[in-house]
Parts: sequence; C-alpha cells; structure tokens
Amino acid sequence: MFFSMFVLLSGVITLVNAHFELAYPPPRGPFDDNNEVNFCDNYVHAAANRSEFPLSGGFVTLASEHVSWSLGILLSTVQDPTSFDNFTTSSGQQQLARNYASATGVGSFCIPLDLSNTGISGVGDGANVTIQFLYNGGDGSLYQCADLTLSNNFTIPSNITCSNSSTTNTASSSSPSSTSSGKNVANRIAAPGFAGVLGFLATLVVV
Ligand SMILES: [Cu+2]
Repeated sequence: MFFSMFVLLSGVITLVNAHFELAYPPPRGPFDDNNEVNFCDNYVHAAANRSEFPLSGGFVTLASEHVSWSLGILLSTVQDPTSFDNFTTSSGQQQLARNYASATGVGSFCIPLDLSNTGISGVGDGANVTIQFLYNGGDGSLYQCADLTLSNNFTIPSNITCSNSSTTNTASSSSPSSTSSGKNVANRIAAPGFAGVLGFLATLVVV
C-alpha cells in the first residue's frame, strides 16, 4: 500500500518537475529544475562571467515543457541583484523588460528582446544588467536569470539558433526585422522590441 502510494506520488512529482529551461543567453548556473521555484533558480549572486548581449535586436531562447504557459522578463540594473526587490521600479512595481504574454506549445521558442527601448534608466551600451525570466506553466511561478553586459557592437553568434522547433506550438513565423542581428531569425515568433508585445500576443494564443 505504502509502496504503491510512493510510486503514484513519484509519478506526480515527475510531472510537476516539467518546467522551462532557459537556453540563451546562458543562465547564472546549470539548470536546476528542483530550484526553479526560487529566485534566479536559486543562484543568488550574479555570475562572474557575464554574457555580452546586444542592446537592440536581441532574442532569447528557451524550452517549454508545459503546453500552455506565460512569460514575462524582468530587468535589474543592480550590479549584483540578489532578490526580487532588485527587479522593481522606484515605485515598487515589477521592472519589465518584456511584458507578460501567453503562449501554447512544448519545445524550443525564440522570443525577441530589444532592450534599447525599455525606457529603463541605466540600460545602455556597456551597462551590466540582469534579466530574470518569470515563467508559469500552470504549476506556479518559475525563475531563471542571466547576467549580461549590453553592447551596441555585439551580434548574437550565428550558431545560436533562433527558431521554434515545436510541432505542437501555435506560434507563427514572422519576417526577419530590419534590426535583426543574424541570419537565423526567420522563425522569430514576433517582431522584436517592447512594442512587439502586442505582436507576441497576437501570434501566440492569448489566454
Ligand atoms: Cu512545471
């Protein structure tokens, strides 16, 4: 009896552990799905080796393990952001580099992230910033962080693939933008930029 309950619970726990995994830019530390419910996947301090990231025309990629999910991207200009408080505005609101949007599908997603027009003070060429992904696939909020140095002169390497590999997602391809930073951008799910939030919502299934 106890054993069968254990087996049952194990199955449930395995299902619950399906979350999301940030692929690009690289997260603060190796993916730890058991700690994804915690601030920055429980990597409390900024990574010693920051990733260069384009100030404009960037994108992020992640793997979604939930079918229906939402995503927002917070930004902190604090050099070593160690808590959610470091990702808020002066009025205490979440400081969003990309507004929340919903999507459907399991697999890889590429999401435009243009940081040049967020209007956040301190975001500019040469700035050290941290972005934090807030993902919710129905089993609560999940978090991963990436520590960046922004650059006007950095282009995302061509071996970083921007495509939506899932066959079940409903995202549609859109044309590469004039601000695209590489060749492999044909499958971006929306036009880049904060203004592209509506496009993101439109091309994905709005919940
Ligand atoms: Cu999950």
